[in-house]
Amino acid sequence: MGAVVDAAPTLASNENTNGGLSSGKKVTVVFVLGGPGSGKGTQCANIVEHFGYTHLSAGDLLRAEIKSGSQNGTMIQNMIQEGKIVPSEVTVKLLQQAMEESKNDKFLIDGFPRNEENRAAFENVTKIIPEFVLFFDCSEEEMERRLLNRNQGRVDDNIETIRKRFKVFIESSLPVIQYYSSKGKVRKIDAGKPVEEVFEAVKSVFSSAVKNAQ
Ligand code: UP5
Ligand code: MG
Repeated sequence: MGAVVDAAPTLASNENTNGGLSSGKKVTVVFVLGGPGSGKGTQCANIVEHFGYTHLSAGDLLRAEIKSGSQNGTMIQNMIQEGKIVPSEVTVKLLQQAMEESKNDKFLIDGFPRNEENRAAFENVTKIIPEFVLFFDCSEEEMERRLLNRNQGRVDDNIETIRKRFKVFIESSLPVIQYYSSKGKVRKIDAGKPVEEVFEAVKSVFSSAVKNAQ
């Protein structure tokens, strides 16, 4: 179907290219993008149940990295608290590792790539091109309401950081969505509706993706 590429390193020589999944397996990736609180995590859980993907939230991987006491932990914690984007090398490595460790070959990558640098680094290192990009479109007013009601103890769910996250989303992340839009890869979903209604729209995107792949 053209959307899946061989994730193995493409250079013929024996040199370590630092590219691709070392296992050499072919993988299918869908990027799940949208502003903070647009419902990426909520909908990914539904997609996993119905369509057999493995959910990789870049934010969750970074939060787990902080908890693990990694040497990057303090830096990551500070970036998240400020709503800033963690350097690509850290995030790409975590995503690559998670894909290698998984038995699955279909992944939802949630909340990544967040800027042009993320996008280019992931593509250069893994050689993976997304099958498509799911974009959850939601008003800031609704996202702010959701985040302030979430109560999961996230250090970035306070009004000050939420405003910074919105700004970074508009300035850095929307251009990535525009880039994929120019490639015809974006499937835009009205994410301001109730969870079940949003999932109906999501389901039709994945159902037609399955049909196209046959
Ligand atoms: N909810 C969900 N859907 C709803 C609906 N349709 N109607 C009503 N309520 C709905 O949902 C948020 C809340 O809304 C929940 O309470 C939910 O029940 C409710 P959720 O599904 O969690 O939304 P999501 O889009 O996943 O929101 P999240 O806050 O996780 O998005 P962010 O993109 O802000 O967070 P992420 O974890 O991806 O990143 C956090 C930070 O990590 C970033 O700001 C950045 O500092 C760092 N980061 C990087 O640096 N690089 C990366 O690649 C990734 C993250
Ligand atoms: Mg999330």
